[in-house]
Amino acid sequence: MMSKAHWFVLCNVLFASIPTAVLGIDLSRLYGHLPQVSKRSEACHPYEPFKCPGDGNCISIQYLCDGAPDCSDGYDEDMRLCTAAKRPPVEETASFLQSLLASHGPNYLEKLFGSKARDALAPLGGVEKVAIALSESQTIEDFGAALHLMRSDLEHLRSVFMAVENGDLGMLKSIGIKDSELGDVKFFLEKLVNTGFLD
Ligand SMILES: [Ca+2]
Repeated sequence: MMSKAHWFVLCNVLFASIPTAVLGIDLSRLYGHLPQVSKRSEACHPYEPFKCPGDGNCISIQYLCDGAPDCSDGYDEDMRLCTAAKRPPVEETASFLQSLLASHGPNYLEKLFGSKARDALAPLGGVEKVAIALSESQTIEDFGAALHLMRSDLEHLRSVFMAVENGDLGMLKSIGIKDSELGDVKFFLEKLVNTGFLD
């Protein structure tokens, strides 16, 4: 989970007026991570709206997640922050998972995430927690660690992702993904693969 300082910084960033066109990443995608949002504390100049939590330095948004540390503690290159910024928004992921569960019952996601994904993901901590883990985990190994997945379930999930990466939709069908959802599930998994989930 993100620290309080982490939330605070993200709030500041989100409510600074950011010319998103110049960003390599879309920070609005972090919106789903924010439990509550306040619009106060804009201590930094609008052109350098990101306040490093450690040293209080203000840096330009273009230096976030650009591969070189600009905060003295390297906070602007925080792995979870930078991974989440590339991923689909948490709320979008959560609502997609929720829609699959609503359509096909509380154990449907066992097909992807294995035996702990029953009861609407309750043993994994719930839909929101899984969505956040998908957003923040840089790789599938990190995801497995975050949710304490069993090795066999993790290897199953990896094989699903690898099938998608190789364009093998037969694999998704074989585990019971309905034809009507094949496209959406593939799109969902591809977005993760394309942002380094299998690296
Ligand atoms: Ca940087």
